[in-house]
Amino acid sequence: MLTVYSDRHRLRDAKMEIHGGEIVAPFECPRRAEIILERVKYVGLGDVVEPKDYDLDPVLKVHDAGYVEFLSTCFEDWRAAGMKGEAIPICWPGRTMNSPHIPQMIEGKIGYYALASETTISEGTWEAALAAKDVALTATDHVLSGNRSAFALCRPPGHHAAMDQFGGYCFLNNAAIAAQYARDNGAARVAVLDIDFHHGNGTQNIFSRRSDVLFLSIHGDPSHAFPHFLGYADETGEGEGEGFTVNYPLAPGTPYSDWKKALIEAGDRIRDFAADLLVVSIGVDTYEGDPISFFKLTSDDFTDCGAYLAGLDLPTVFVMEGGYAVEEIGINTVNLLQGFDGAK
Ligand code: Q9C
Ligand code: ZN
Repeated sequence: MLTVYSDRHRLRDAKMEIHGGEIVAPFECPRRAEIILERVKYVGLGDVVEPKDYDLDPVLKVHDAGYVEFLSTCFEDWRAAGMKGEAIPICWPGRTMNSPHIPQMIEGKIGYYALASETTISEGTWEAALAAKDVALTATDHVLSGNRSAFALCRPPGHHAAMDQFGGYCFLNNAAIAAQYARDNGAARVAVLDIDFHHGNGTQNIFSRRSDVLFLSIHGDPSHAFPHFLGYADETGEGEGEGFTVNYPLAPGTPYSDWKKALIEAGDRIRDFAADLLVVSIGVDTYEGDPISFFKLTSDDFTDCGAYLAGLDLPTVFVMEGGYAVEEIGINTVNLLQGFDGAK
């Protein structure tokens, strides 16, 4: 399988995350992508190529223009306002303060465009997010031109990024950008299967009113896990998109045997939908050793999952999302991709 990778991901190198009431080094760190790349090369998964450059058009198909403008200027605006550290939201238009007005002051503006406060916007974050989008689009083009699969080694990840909100380590929604680009370049029906431990709230937000993109997510029950406010089984899509969002929230301690039952149900839905192309939001924070998650998948389970996905027999774009057991992230991710390749 082809891997698309850019070392521009290193430009996203934040110094802080708020976690457990403390300021800690971010779980989502450059080493994650380095270790995955090392493993791709070590096992000889396939060629590794640089992304091509794409403009903002595919981004603006799924993200709000004001949000994109905010992301591109946030760090300079923050510094211009005299702030010393990384840009971080501390205040939101909460449930009792809904208003269409967008503040001009950066502290208000960043709150308007944020859905969580663990994630800072640091110098270089925007450039890294742009590169990640190029990685996802290059992999998608590779599959649209007739190849069976491609691996977009994206960093920073994307699936928590909504139309106009960042958070959960995500800024641009790489998987949604890829899915929309596939729609605009020959695929009439696209399925996005999100197997990261966390619910793909951003992808769901982007496609919830659409019947041409089926979104499915298997994740930690939001009553016990981030993103806390979305990912319940009763969220099934809205309007024309009713029936085209499918959520499988699973309990703390879920082992692969139960996780796979949800995967098979999701696979059946993808078959019924008759997708032309599959985007997999691949997170390996479902691993038993993940420091911020609560499923019990083993490294071998990822191989089995990849083999199952190959059985769906669809052109498939893998888009990297989470996974924070950094030493094992390469083995777990590449096991899944090798499982897919080995099953053909
Ligand atoms: N204090 C992805 O996997 N916070 N994002 C979790 C830790 C946010 C995860 C609680 C987790 C975001 C792409
Ligand atoms: Zn995750």
